[in-house]
Amino acid sequence: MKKVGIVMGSDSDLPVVQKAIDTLKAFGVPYEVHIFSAHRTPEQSAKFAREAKENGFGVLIAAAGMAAHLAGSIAAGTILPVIGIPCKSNTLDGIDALLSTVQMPSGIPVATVAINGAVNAALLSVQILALSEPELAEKLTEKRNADAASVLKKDSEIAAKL
Ligand code: RP5
Repeated sequence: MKKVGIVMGSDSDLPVVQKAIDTLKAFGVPYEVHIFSAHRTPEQSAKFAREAKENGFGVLIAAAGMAAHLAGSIAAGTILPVIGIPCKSNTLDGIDALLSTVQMPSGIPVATVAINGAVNAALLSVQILALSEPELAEKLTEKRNADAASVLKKDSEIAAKL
């Protein structure tokens, strides 16, 4: 199975990224985690993107906050799908990173999830890999069914209580 590459701009992004890691683990999807910054280590970040396909990755997740150029700059170096996670920082509630990540000019797409949306980034990457991995598709359907069952259980509990 192809790997998911997770890159974060700083170790301060790890509390957000950890949720993506946990989700990938739950699906048994192989992954690698790196800290590369579009601003502080641009050469390493570009090399990772350039070599990602030949290094066995099928999809990349890039998480960064503030003036978040990581996902866009990684997407510029690869034709693999890139999912951007805008991370919330202390000043602008993550709107800065959201706009920096989502507003890509035509030609270089970044599939941007919600601010701190690490779980969805992981799920989307599993969905992409599931296109060629039938057992992942099955696990995704099972998870959807389990999530729905849990909501329905809460519905009957609240109906009985109120
Ligand atoms: C971004 O700047 C990182 O992705 C992080 O979200 C933010 C702050 O980085 P640190 O100053 O905490 O290293 O590049």
